[in-house]
Amino acid sequence: MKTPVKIAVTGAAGQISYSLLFRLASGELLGPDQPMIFHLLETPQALALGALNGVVMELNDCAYPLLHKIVTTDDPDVAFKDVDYAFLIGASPRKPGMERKDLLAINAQIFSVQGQALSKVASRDVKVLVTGNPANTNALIAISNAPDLRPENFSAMMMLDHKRATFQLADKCGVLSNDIKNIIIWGNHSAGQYPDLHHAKVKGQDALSLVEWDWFVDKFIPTVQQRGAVVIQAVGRSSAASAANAALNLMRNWVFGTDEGNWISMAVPSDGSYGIEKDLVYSFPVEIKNGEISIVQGLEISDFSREKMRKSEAELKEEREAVKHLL
Ligand code: NAX
Repeated sequence: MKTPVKIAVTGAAGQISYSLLFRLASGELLGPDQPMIFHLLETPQALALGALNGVVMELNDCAYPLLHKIVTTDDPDVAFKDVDYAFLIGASPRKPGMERKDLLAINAQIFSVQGQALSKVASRDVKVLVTGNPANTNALIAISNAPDLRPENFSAMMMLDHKRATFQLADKCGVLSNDIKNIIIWGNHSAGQYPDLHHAKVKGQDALSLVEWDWFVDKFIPTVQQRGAVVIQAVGRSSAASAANAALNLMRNWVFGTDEGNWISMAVPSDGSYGIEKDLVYSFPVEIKNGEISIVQGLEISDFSREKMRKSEAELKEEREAVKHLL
């Protein structure tokens, strides 16, 4: 029997976690022979309300053979102790009347504390995936507050956007999602992101030779950018099962590597590739081998793309400016 790995999930009583935890416990992330211990972090209020307890009871009632233990806490130092994987999902939601900068400030506070705790107590090889919004800037704050970890330990989730884009293109071309390769989401996980088809392939053919330019610009891009808001309108809450699916899938790619000849979109610390300023957590096309993430280099960037990439970069710079006291 392998030694159990430790997996931290924050916002564990929330709706994304409710879709994620059961899939993790069933072995979907690491396979059927890897036992695990869950470290579940919630706010003191959520713990007091008993919501997390209910989730724990249900996990126990599944009698998952791979789930050896569950720790629940409101203390990040306990939650992140020796963890190998951390899904940072918990964040404060935007409330009526709240300005964007207020939301940034509240969440910045949460992620600075969590960055410090990860730096102090997590495994040195921890893989941290930030999902809570604004995900890119939250990840930047966590990195800045984690001097004893490498920036490469952190990423922010763009996989949901990548999958949304993949479906839209597959649907348009009447193919299966597996027939689509090399889509890119550049930039911020916000409506300012840039879903790019210039390098995408459909069954090996250039995507932009198969779809009309107007469809790409007027339909595809806004549909992917606005998908989160449209889901909220339709169901009255933000994407949960699809977000959990994306988080699981992203982490699997991080652990086991990306498929040969394909890449994924992942928000990682910029190293200046494609002229994007360093000190931003920006989504690039990446390949992963043996846990090492490398930004795909040498892609030709059109003027059209360059402008959209810069716009998303500018938005991230603005977010960074709003939280600079915590960096
Ligand atoms: P919920 O409101 O259902 O759950 C959030 C949970 O986090 C709550 O139980 C809350 O008590 C907890 N929490 C708040 N502050 C915490 C803290 N300091 N420590 C630990 N727990 C804390 O939200 P849910 O639908 O699960 O969404 C979670 C986050 O994911 C939100 O910020 C949301 O905007 C973001 N999303 C990000 C996506 C992405 O692709 N990056 C897509 C889906 C989603 O919109």
